[in-house]
Amino acid sequence: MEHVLPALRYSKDGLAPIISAETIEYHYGKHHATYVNNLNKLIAGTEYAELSLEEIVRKAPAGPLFNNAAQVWNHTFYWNGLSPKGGGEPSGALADAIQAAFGSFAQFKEKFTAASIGQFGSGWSWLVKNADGTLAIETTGNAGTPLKDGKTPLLTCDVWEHAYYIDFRNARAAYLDAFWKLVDWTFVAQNL
Ligand code: MN3
Repeated sequence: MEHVLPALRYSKDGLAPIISAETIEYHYGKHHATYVNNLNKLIAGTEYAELSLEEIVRKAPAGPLFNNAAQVWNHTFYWNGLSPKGGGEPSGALADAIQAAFGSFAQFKEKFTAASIGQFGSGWSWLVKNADGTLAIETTGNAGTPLKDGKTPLLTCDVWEHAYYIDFRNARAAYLDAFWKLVDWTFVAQNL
């Protein structure tokens, strides 16, 4: 089956001025789209041709197929975690789970930010739910994704330079500061 670039839940200037329309044009319209195109080329005529995206991510060995499939999944998940009406703090069961795991929302935010800034080179930072239901912060390099380890991703931040170079140049910390203003906690809670 042919994989398609999923529509964004907001217009390309919906996250501006925090994340600009130009970043969306490149990051979504070129980077994300290219991963989708590469994925379709790589699965054509193979045992992966009829599998769902998640099945491909879980099954593909390290290499181009995994990299492109995981990047499609990771980016869709990233865009879905952001909203023009995002920001603030979670509530309900998600807030309770964050407090249980990290002591407070402020401590979670501080640890997630530090992990994101500390990821050397390209990759992703994640809030995940472990198999035992506890929450944890992880980082993955390049296309890495917690799906591969059987964990449930709740939230991700793309820390590849292409995610922030247009708007923030090399300042990953400024990008993280902006990221918190856009996080859609309703989406995160739905993943719990
Ligand atoms: Mn990216």
